[in-house]
Amino acid sequence: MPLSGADKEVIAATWSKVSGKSAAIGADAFARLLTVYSQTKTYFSHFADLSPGSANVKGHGAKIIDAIAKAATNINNIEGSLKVLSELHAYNLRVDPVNFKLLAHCILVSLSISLGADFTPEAHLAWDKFLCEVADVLSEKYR
Ligand code: HNI
Repeated sequence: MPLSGADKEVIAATWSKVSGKSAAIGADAFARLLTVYSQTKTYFSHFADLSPGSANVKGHGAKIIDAIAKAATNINNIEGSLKVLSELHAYNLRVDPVNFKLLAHCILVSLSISLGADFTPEAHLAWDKFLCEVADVLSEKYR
């Protein structure tokens, strides 16, 4: 289902509350991905340390969340803002697209922890729809 105007507003409002903590949210989400879905570690075997809080996990988590922030602030052109990354993941990194949904779920968990009571059912819905769109855009080049 496409993002409604209300969804876009709630994403902008909630992101503005936690954008100052974005690097920590990215690192938390990425650490969750590697821990809960440990098969995803195979893609990062060239990283020296995949434990939560490591420099590698913090650094890569920050990159991931910066891309999410870019898509959230260009919410009417998610495809355009992720175009280069979509090609990178499909043609160079060859990440199985099932993994995008796993990371999306981990980002939802990290956001909910950061937002606390502001992670309302409406915010949950809007972020879930948005992150599904991000996952779809990243999967597009595989078709
Ligand atoms: Ni992903 C690199 C963003 C999902 C495996 N990834 C990046 C970079 C960004 C990024 C940004 C850095 C690009 C650069 O250096 O130019 N990745 C995202 C986003 C999502 C995502 C926004 C989904 C929401 N990536 C995933 C998933 C996997 C994944 C699910 C595998 C399980 N990504 C990689 C790998 C790299 C990568 C591997 C290269 C890492 C490196 O530095 O060598």
